[in-house]
Amino acid sequence: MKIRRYIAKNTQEAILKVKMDLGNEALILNTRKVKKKGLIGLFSKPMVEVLAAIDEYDTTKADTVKSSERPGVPEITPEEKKFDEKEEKIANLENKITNIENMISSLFQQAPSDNKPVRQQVNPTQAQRSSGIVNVFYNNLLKNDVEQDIARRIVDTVSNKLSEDAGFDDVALQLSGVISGLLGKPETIGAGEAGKPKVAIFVGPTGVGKTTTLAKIAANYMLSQKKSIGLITADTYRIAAVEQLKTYAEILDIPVCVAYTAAELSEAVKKNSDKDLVLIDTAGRSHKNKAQFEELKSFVSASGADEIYLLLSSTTSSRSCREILNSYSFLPDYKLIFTKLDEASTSGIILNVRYLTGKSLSYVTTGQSVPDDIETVNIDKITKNLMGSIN
Ligand SMILES: Nc1nc2c(ncn2[C@@H]2O[C@H](COP(=O)(O)OP(=O)(O)OP(=O)(O)O)[C@@H](O)[C@H]2O)c(=O)[nH]1
Ligand SMILES: [Mg+2]
Repeated sequence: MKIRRYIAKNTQEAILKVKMDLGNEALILNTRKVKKKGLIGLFSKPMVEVLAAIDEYDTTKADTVKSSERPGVPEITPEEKKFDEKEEKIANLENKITNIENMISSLFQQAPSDNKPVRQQVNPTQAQRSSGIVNVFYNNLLKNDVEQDIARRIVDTVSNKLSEDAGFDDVALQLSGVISGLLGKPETIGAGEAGKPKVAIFVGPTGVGKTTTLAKIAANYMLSQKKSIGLITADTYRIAAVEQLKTYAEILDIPVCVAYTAAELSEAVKKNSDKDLVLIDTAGRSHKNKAQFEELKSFVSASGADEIYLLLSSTTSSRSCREILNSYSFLPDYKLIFTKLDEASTSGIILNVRYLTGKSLSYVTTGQSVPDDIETVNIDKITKNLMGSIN
């Protein structure tokens, strides 16, 4: 028997977390209200703590819901999340220190290296100093996997904006302005027209996390925005794919339709016309297999979707990424979701793809846990990560 503790804003959310993690077979052992520790807890609303258990030998839902029990994937508790946030702050500070160290060493390298007495050495001018600082940031962008020509354009734009006596803070401020400007404002699934559901279709390469992300979005919209949701899957290549979505739908207690053809998809969307939000899952397409894209094209068009989401794994190489974007260039318009950010060591891909496509960023996903591991793209956080050194 495995026992786990879950903390959530209310009982409904806590039970959902239990089911997402342990499956419908989980036993609820105890529920109670808890307050956060310390002074903050005195003024905050109580949270609900649920103690749940599952027979370790019950593997009925293992493939789809027990993601956090997979070997090597530790369960993340709210306390651990807070700890992670603190660690991120420390990492940011460390980055700043590394930047300053790099800047100082770069300034030293620019100083004359012959054996002239110190008195006779020429101090770098202020302009040289600020170009040294810009150079440090340029190298950081490259280290963070921003493509070279994009990094070059960014620092050129920054250099043009700098005054002659610009210091570290001025350069950092200008750079963060240019990068966050390039990243743009994130756009998530908006409300549909009155009396009509918002229809969103999820497309992308195989295994990037389309179905999991769709489930995370469905659960979050249901819990926080109390929206009525319909799920449709057009992924009929694998029986397991339909089962995967059905499992999530069952837990969330929302209907799911299966569409084998474009005509059936169109019909299924009509059937869901009383919903606030309709989310459509599709089969992963390999960008190497051109034939599959014809079918996807017909599904996208039959869905009449208001919004198309292209999902890319944050671990994709620059080269594959260009090929993938090429394969999906038939899409009329789309927004970008970056999955598996937790597995990526840099976030350069987000800036590269945004720059290359001009499409809006929407969500990033940060782990396997449904519904927790998803967030709206945080432009500030990504900008800081891109500017910082990862050494
Ligand atoms: N580490 C990590 N794993 C994730 C994330 N999102 C999804 N996964 C895992 O990636 C694997 C594939 O997820 P799916 O949702 O089935 O991917 P898919 O794109 O629907 O796959 P196909 O339908 O086969 O194309 C699963 O093991 C997920 O748990 C994430 O943000 N981080
Ligand atoms: Mg899938």
